[in-house]
Amino acid sequence: MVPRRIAVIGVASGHGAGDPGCQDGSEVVRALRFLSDLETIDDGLHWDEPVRAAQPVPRDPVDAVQGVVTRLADSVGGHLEHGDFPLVIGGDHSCAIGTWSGVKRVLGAEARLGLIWIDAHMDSHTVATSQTRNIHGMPLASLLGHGDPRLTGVAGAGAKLLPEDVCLIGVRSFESDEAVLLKQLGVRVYFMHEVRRRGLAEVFAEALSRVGRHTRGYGISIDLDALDPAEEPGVGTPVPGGLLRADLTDALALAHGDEKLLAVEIVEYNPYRDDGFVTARAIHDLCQSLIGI
Ligand code: 6HN
Ligand code: MN
Ligand code: MN
Ligand code: MN
Repeated sequence: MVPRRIAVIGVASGHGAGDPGCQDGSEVVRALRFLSDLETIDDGLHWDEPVRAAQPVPRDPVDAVQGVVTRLADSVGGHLEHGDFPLVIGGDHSCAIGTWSGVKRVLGAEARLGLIWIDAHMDSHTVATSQTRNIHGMPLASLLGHGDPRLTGVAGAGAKLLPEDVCLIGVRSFESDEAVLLKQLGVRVYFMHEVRRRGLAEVFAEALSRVGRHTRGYGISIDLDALDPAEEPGVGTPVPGGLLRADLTDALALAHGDEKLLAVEIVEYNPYRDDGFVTARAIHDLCQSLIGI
């Protein structure tokens, strides 16, 4: 594999979440040097200054998130164009709109982008269907071209992903409207019961082949609440019955060194709920298996 510098882009935003504590997640990981042992691999690891909302923060959360994700898309796209490997650390999951719109902008209109979405949730609401109105419950719908044009139009109008190029893994908490949307679109959802029955490694390998099949490359979006909260407390919307860290690190190792892996994001880290920095260590372990030696 061609050595690439890892560009870590923190997102200091919780404007899409009910609990905004994740806005400080990336800076805690940076300040406490949880990724320091990855600094020596390949061409090294470099932290950008975090991406934030415009000041003063717009009162409408859609406007606040639009500002964050527009800047994030610019940053991710710029790093990709320079040959860096973007590693986005959230922030709440609404940042995915910026990460993957930025990658898609660099690929261009013709090339398809695949995405593996690892999450307890579907994140496939629109403003019209969401009960909480929290935008971190909407980014996947937005990337598929559904929802508020301020979010679907980031880094270019229209859908950034085709339904057949997307897989969700670990889902166990959702509302019917978002489930109906994904079903209508034909998006493959590996619910937690299927993961438990077949094993994460088998499911993940199948997802990798699906997102790579017709695409120029693919990304992985990891919402830490996919992991079991009994093991990983540091998330804003925990749901029991999740993935084990050891199983996820084993599965992610299947993508290690894959030239088609274009970028990774790890989101929803809430340091205020992370007694003993247990989940910060999970961020390290996930990065280690994806991009470590
Ligand atoms: N996340 N479905 C719920 C909602 O508020 O729409 C939860 C969303 C959680 C989003 O964790 O990224
Ligand atoms: Mn930089
Ligand atoms: Mn989630
Ligand atoms: Mn999520």
